[in-house]
Amino acid sequence: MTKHTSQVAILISGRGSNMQSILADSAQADCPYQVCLVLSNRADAQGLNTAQAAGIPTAVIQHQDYPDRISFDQQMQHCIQTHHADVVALAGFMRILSAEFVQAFSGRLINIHPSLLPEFKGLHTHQRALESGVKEHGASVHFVTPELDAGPIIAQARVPVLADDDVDSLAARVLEQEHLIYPQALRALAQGEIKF
Ligand code: NHR
Ligand code: GAR
Repeated sequence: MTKHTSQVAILISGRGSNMQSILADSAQADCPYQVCLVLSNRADAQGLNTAQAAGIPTAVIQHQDYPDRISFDQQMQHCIQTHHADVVALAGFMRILSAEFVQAFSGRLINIHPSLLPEFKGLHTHQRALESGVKEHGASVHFVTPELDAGPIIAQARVPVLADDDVDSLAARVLEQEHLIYPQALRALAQGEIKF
C-alpha cells in the first residue's frame, strides 16, 4: 500500500529561511511531506523568490486589500484548500489569525516561535530575552490555537545567552536551531507521531 504524502502549505511574510529549511527537507527521498504552496501576505517577501526558484506554487494575498481580518483569512483559507493542503505551517508569518481560520485547520496548523514558550509570547522576543537577563533562550514549534502563542508545544530547542550577545547574534543562534526543529516537527506530524 502506498502511504499518502502530507501536503504542506507554508505561510510567510518575509525572508523565508525557515521555509527554505522545510523545502530542503522535503527534497529528501524519505520525507513524508511535500510543500504544495507558499503563501505570503506581502508581495515583497524574499521567500517568494526562493520558492519560485524551487518550482513551488506561490500566492500573494495582501491583508491591506481586505476590509477586515475575517475576509482576509477567508481568502487565505480558500487558497490553501484549493491547493489541497493537509497541514499549514506558519514560518515567520506576521498576521494574527482569526478563531475561524484556526478552527478550519484545527490540529493541522503549526507555528515556529522564537522563544522558549510560554516565555516571551508575541513580538520582539530576542530583545525581551536580553533585557530580562535569562541565561537560556530558544525556539518552539507549537499547534496554533486562537490564543496567541499559547497552543500545545510540539518541539523546543535551547541555546545559551552569551554575555556579549546583541539581538542579531542571539537571533542567529536561535534561527540555526529553528531550521533543525521545524522540519523534524513536520515529519512527526506527517507520520502521525503527534496529535493535537
Ligand atoms: N494566530 C493565532 N490565532 N494564534 C497564534 O498562536 C498565532 C497566530 C498568528 C501568528 C505567529 C506569531 C509568533 O510566532 C502567529 C501565531 C504576529 C503577531 C502580531 O502581533 C504576533 C505573534 C505572531 C505573529 N502581528 C500584528 C497583527 O496585528 C502585525 C505585526 C506586523 O505586521 O508586523 O497581526 O510570534
Ligand atoms: C523566525 O525567527 C521566526 O521564528 C520568527 O520570525 C523569523 C522568520 O524568519 N517568527 C515570528 O517572529 C512570528 N511572529 P524566516 O522568515 O527567515 O523564517
